[in-house]
Amino acid sequence: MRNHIAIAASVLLLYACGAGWASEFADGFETYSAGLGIHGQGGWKGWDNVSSVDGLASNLYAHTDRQSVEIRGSTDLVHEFDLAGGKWVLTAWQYIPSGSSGVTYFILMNTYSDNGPYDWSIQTQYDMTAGTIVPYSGALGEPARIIVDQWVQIKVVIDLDANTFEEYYNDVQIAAGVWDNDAHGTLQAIDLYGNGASPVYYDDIRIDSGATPTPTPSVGFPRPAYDSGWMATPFGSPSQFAVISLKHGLGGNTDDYVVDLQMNVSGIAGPNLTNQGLGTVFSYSYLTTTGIQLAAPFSAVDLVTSLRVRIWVYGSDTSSSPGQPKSE
Ligand SMILES: [Ca+2]
Ligand SMILES: [Ca+2]
Repeated sequence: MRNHIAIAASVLLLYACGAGWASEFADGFETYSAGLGIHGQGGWKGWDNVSSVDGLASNLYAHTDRQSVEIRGSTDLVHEFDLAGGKWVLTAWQYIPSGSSGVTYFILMNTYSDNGPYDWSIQTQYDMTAGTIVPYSGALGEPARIIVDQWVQIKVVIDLDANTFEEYYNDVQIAAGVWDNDAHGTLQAIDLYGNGASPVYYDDIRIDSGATPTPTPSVGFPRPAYDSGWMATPFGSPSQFAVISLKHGLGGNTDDYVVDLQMNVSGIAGPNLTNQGLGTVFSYSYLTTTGIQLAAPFSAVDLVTSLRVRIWVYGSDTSSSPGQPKSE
């Protein structure tokens, strides 16, 4: 019974996680007036809340729909977040036109308030003159090359609990390491800094929970490790019991098995005359790590009995309380 409870609880947990799957932040820059600054809108502002270092909504390029944000040489555009702990995936689409020059910055701050304190975690330099990408820390391999004239995804996977990050450009990992040498355990701002360089464009900036994806609701209950499918019992006298021995070969420990056995009886009038539950005229026995034995009435021409057994395997643990989900 305890296994039944544990399964029900973990399925509930899966759905609870699924329900919270919305992104933490997302902006496609469609709601701003093209050609105008976005300071003071959608949570965006100039560094230290100074409007003169604004970025512009632009309809020159768009990753989706019609607009993106233009980071000019004078731009130092900030959006604050309030994330502490947990795992997060920040993605942004970047467009660098060919012929651009100077060094533009993509920055994530573990600590940010207007006029400080500040602390930088990601401060990637896109050197458009040299064509190279220079991560702030943890660079892997040869410097990545900037891809021009197309939208390229920047992705940063941040584990604020483990204090680590992984940085990707165009699906290639370019850096990894310690998120914050002071281990603040926070993500408080993105900063798109023009640094006097040519304009670059960003679109579809978002932050999603980095928790392990859950099955879609259509997947529903987990698939069993073993499923006999529906099997008719042999023909004979329905007043007597047929015994069916099955091999499942699951191994492990039978204490970790969750077994479901169903019976279906179809009469002369049609199929599915009745389904029945445990404790009626059918049962299983001799459950081992290799097999199981089923018993149910023989079938007759006008009364066909079918059985189906399914087995799920869940590792039991000894540390969680009865009725609580298994602890990992
Ligand atoms: Ca857009
Ligand atoms: Ca630091």
